[in-house]
Amino acid sequence: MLRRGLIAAAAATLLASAAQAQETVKVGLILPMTGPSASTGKQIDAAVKLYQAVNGTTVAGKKVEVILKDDTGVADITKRLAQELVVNDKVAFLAGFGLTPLALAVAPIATQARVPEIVMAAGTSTITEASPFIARTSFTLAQSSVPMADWSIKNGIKKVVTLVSDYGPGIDAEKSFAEKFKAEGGTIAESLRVPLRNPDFAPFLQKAADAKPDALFVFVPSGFGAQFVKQFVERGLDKSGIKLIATGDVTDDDQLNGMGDVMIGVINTHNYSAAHDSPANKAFVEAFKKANNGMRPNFMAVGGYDGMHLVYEALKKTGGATDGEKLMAAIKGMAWESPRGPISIDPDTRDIIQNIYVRKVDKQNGELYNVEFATIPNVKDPVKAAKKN
Ligand code: VNL
Repeated sequence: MLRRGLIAAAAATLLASAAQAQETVKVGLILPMTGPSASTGKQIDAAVKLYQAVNGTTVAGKKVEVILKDDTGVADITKRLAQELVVNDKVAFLAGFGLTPLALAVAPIATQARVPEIVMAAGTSTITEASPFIARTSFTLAQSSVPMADWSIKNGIKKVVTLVSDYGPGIDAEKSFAEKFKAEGGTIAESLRVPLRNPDFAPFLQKAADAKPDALFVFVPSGFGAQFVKQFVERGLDKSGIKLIATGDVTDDDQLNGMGDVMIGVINTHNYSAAHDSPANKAFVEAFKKANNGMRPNFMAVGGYDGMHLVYEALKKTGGATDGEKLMAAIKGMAWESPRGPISIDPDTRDIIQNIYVRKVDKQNGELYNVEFATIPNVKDPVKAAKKN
């Protein structure tokens, strides 16, 4: 009796561990943890860890395991890592993608393997069109640039020079700003594009100053804003009477406080501010800082946090099933309250719909923040909206 009992117990243990092994859902998280965009990797990694600390690691009876890989910001490496994660680790999701070329490099793999690709950072409009398995929790540059153009016209700015990083999101920012600004009667004096790698802004700032615009509209990706502002000040543009306006990528919460008081008063538009006034955001910022030696979350962190939410809620909806089509069906139309405000995934485009806030850099409790003062609610990506009409 005793022996039979022991054998039964041993068999049960074996079965249980086999079931447990099956019940792990793996998420391949590919981020630039080193290289020029390392701050984006650091922010998203911290946010994903916080999401799991707050919500636990078990979803629909399965254990969610995140496998973090560093692509150093190089697309060939992103692609190889994605392939390995799909083939060797059998991940149910691919997630992360700190820059547009990195997100695009993985799109064919997502399509072929039928694995959802959750874009937590990159912001070029076309990304979601590269695979039916892509969904985005970050933003598009058109989402923030069109409201910036609108605000500029309404506030007496008539002539603008644009200065953007010369790749996908920069071109989107330049074009969508200019289109709206010109449609409302404004003039674009110069459209300047600066190399993404090792940018030297000085010659472009000289051109901008020579054109004597009312304002300089700027996009550089997260992590590059401080260097831009340093050169802006070194060339004396802060005292030239040319107003600095930007997407919130420039006045990045990760760097803003170190940029100095020269930033006070800079108007910019974006999807997230660490100073966003809501109970959900206060709890998020406090927990994030506590877990990360006081580091302030930026818009990349919130993209990572919401990307993890999408993974968890999709799994809940499928009852833990990891079939790619079922997960994508669950993702489409999902809506929730993010630390940034209310958001949803457009069921037609799989892109994010979110509020865009007009903000002014100001001091709060001795620190520089983007203080929101106007809200454009439920903004769909304007580039895709225009294509539809
Ligand atoms: C991108 C767009 C990257 C906006 C960013 O920071 C950003 C991109 C790294 O699509 O590459 O702020």
